[in-house]
Amino acid sequence: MSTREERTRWFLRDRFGLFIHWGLYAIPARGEWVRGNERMSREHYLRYFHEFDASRYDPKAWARAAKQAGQKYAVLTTKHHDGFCLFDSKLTDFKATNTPAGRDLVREYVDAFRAEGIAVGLYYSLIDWHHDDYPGYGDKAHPDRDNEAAKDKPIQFDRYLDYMHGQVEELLTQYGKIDIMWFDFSYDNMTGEKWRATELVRKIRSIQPDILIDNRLGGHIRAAEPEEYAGDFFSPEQIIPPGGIVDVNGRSIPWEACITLNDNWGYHSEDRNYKSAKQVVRTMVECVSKNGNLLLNVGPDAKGEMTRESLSVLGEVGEWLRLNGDSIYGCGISELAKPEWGRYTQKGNLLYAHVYDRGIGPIYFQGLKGKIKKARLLRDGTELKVEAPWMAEEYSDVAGGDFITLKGAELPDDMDT
Ligand code: FHN
Repeated sequence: MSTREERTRWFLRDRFGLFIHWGLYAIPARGEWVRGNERMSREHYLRYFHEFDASRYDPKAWARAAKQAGQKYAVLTTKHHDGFCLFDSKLTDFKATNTPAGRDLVREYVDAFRAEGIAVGLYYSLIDWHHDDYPGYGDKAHPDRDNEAAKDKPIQFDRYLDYMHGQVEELLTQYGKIDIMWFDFSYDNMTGEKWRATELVRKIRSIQPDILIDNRLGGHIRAAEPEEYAGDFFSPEQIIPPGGIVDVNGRSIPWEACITLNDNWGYHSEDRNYKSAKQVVRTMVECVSKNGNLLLNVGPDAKGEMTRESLSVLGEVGEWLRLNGDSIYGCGISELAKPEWGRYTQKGNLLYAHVYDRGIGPIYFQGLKGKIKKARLLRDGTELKVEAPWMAEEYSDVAGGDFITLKGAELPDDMDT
């Protein structure tokens, strides 16, 4: 069996992925927790099941958008907490093939993204508000438990676990090579062996030995001896860990920050608070500068289309990566301390300076006295001069640094790098 280091090599190279949250919740269009948050009854929510037609779902268009954005892998929700399956599971009737859509949306997704050379990941919710044998999570997560009759309904949680394990097996045996299994999420005492996690991971690894698994089955991925189910990468959410992620011995652990493009994972018709392309680029640079990945989320609408705003930002980010991708793909943390004016990413002996605050005059590279052989503007190859300004000796030796002037090129103000 491959080691975590072998399995994650492509993941650490590719750095930038697309997260897609899509399902019935796009119809009420108030985010993916709408059923839980508004404590909708099963009957109320089933109205969306009978209406869902995915009439404009075109995964080839999604895959083109991801390709143009420079995203090298993708993760699609195959089942979110509402229990609705976007794939043709034989274990439930609550699935896309039984809706007016009448399609296996996951099959079309994996085919379309693979055709664009994009690695395919599958998100699968451990929580399931639809399954009768799933216990409630707080007062929100299982709306059916809100009514008196449901509260006393006896559940057989092992029957739910057999269902959950069975669906994971369906996903990993019937949709070709899957690159990432993205579980979501453990909480309170619902963690680890409560999911029969060791059994599940052994099954997964027996079917797809090289697949990556996230750390949300539980366990302690940073421990010296992590549990078998602790996962291959850490998955901070809506945050970039200040110092990256290391284990108890200080060794870097693969990690991926999953972050929404606006304020919601699932489609929200009133959410216009989209991050700018510059914010996305700087978030991506920060992740890579700390040895991490960025999984950027988009929530398509009820018909299956990404919003105009999402496509616009993805396109701009892709253009930046087209010109500057060498400073992201295959890069990671630099041994140099973070400079005052921006961030470093590094690949072997190639140092990439992401200049955010140009200040005045030359840019100072602390600790690199005499070590900079040449400097080029990544965007267009322009030569940049490595030269000390007058009196530099007076103040640069303290830090043993060197200077680069940008006289050879004017950086575009909107996207410095
Ligand atoms: O509850 C989910 C949420 O809806 C979303 O899927 C995020 C994405 O990582 N995960 C859970 C919250 O941590």
